Parts: sequence; structure tokens; C-alpha cells
Amino acid sequence: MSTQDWKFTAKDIAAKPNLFLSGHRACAGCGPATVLRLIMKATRGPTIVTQATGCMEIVGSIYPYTSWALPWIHTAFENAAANASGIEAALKIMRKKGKIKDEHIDVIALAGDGGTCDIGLQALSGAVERGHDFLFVLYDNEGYMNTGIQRSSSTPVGAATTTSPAGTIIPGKLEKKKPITEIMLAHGLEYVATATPYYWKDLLIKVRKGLEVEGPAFLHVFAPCPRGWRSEPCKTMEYSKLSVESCVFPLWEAVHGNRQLSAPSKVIALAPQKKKFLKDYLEGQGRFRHLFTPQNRPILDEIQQSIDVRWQKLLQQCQLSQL
Ligand SMILES: Cc1ncc(C[n+]2csc(CCOP(=O)(O)OP(=O)(O)O)c2C)c(N)n1
Ligand code: SF4
Ligand SMILES: [Mg+2]
Repeated sequence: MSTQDWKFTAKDIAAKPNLFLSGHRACAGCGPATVLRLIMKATRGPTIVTQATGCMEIVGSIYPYTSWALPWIHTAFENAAANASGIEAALKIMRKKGKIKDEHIDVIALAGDGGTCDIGLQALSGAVERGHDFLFVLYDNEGYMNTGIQRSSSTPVGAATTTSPAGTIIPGKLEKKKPITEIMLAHGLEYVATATPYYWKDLLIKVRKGLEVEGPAFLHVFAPCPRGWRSEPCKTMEYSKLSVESCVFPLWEAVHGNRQLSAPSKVIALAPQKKKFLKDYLEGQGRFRHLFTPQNRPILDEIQQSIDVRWQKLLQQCQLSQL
């Protein structure tokens, strides 16, 4: 099926073989595992995946088993993008030497928020600056989950983790979430977008668009983690949806830096009464439980205010105004 014919209907998706197979060891309700399965449904042909150490690498590749039904290379925590650069450079030279004929081979680099926003940022910055042709997918579960739920620079303000424990000294993490998409946009990438698995079609279309770009593309996928968020496994998709409806994680894409809201967020921009409150999203997540005490009320208000300010800024960036 050619790229143009692929419309990402539920029927198309069911018909396409899984490339990230079941039988892996992810927790029940794992958001990132659903993300990987969906992403692999959007590939357009031969694809090589390279993946940094993290939950999703561990659960799918415990020796002697693998969940990957395509060429897949594990790399260290810090260098998924460097590995992708090497793979892409190798493909180029193999084509030049006639070892690969006409067929195009896509390269996808996968990493968690730790492997992207923290230790992997230098490799990512270098790879996109050099202009390698690959899609980098960040699955953001807002913490170092694989090693015991430590905070990352992508953990939001107020979240309790094992290295930002809520108690009498601090009310969870004090620092703001790193604006990774802004950092990637500043590199001048042709395609940067946000996505989350509840809006699966939006996610698949963005993966395909990222693959079609000739050069680096970056996709930030918000992926609830019931283990680290202390949430019910059955609520993963609900939190994915609420993150968008509360404007905690708006969906947009930027082509050549021109940012546009994606449909699920546009609905809220056009009908602001549909916007959910932060507390609707936080409730039920054990990592934020301490914020619902009377003494921590000002922190909740502050977080709500910063979300509202960011949403207004995004509307301006998308040349929309309301509220
Ligand atoms: C240089 C180095 N430091 C630390 C580690 C230990 N380590 C492995 S995975 C990981 C955290 C991964 O976090 P993230 O990228 O967010 O993925 P997640 O586990 O949350 O899916 C850490 C600290 C390592 N493998 N290498
Ligand atoms: S800890 Fe979180 S990200 Fe890791 S496998 Fe479990 S649910 Fe998934
Ligand atoms: Mg993580």
C-alpha cells in the first residue's frame, strides 16, 4: 500500500501486522507500550529502530526474547540519536556502493524523557544539527521509571517521585518541566509535533509525517505510566485524554516552524467552556495526592495559572485568540 493510500482507518490498522509484539513485560495499562505498538503501525516500509535504555527497551528485549519484529538496535541511555545518525550514514554509503538498491529505509530513534531531555539531549542536538534523516520519538512518562521512579527534567512541578518526595521538606518536584519541543523548534527542524495515544489517529498521522520529512523530525508523545504515576492501570487512556482537555499537554504540529493546533486541541480553543480544570486531570494520580491538602492549595492554583498562561501563548503562536 502506498503512503497516499494509507488513511489510518481502524480497519487499515487492524490489517497491518504488529511490529511491536505482545508478550513483552510492561505493566498492565502501560501508556508507552501502547504508544510503541501504535507508532509501529504507521511505518511506511523497511524501517530500522534504535532505542535507548529505559522501560520500553527493557520490557521488549529480555534475552532470549524480543517483541521487535523488525531490525532493532539497543543503545545506551544517552545516545539513541547518535546511533540513528550512524545507521543513516551507513545506509547512505551502502546505497552509494550499490549494496542497497532503490528501496528507502526509514530510521526511528526511541527514547524516554530521561533519554531525551536529560542525558540524551547532547546526542539529539548534534544529530538534528547535522541534519540526519530520522524520526526521533520521545515517549514521555515524566520520570525515570525503569530505575525506580526518579524525577527527570520532564517531571512536572508538584509531582512526587523517589528523588522529589512530597513531605514536610518539599511538596514534590519544585522545578518546571523542560520545554523540549521549544528546544527542538529552536534547532529549525522541518517537523516537530506533540501527540498522545488516546488520539491514536492523530498520533499515527504525525509519525507518518515525521517519517516523510527528508531530514530530522521530532515527536513528543505524552504517555501515562500507572506504576510511576500511582494511577489505576485502567485510567491510562483517560489521563491521556484529560491531559489534552485540560491543556496540560496540548496537541499541535509545526511544519517549518509554522505551528498549528491539532483537532483535539482546536476544539478547546474554539469552545473554551470545554476546557477541563487541572484538578480533573490530577485527581486519582497518587503522585499529586499531597497537592489536594488545604496548605498546598496555593501550589495547585499556581500550576493552574501557569497552564493557562502557556495555553494563551500557544494560541498566539498558532495565531488564534480567545478566552
Ligand atoms: C549513563 C547511564 N546512567 C544511568 C543509567 C541507568 N538508567 C537506565 S534507564 C534510566 C532511566 C530511564 O528513564 P527514561 O528515559 O525516562 O525511560 P523510562 O524508564 O521512564 O521509560 C536510568 C537512570 C544508565 N543506563 N546509563
Ligand atoms: S513502569 Fe510505567 S512505563 Fe515502565 S512498564 Fe510500567 S507502566 Fe510502563
Ligand atoms: Mg521516563
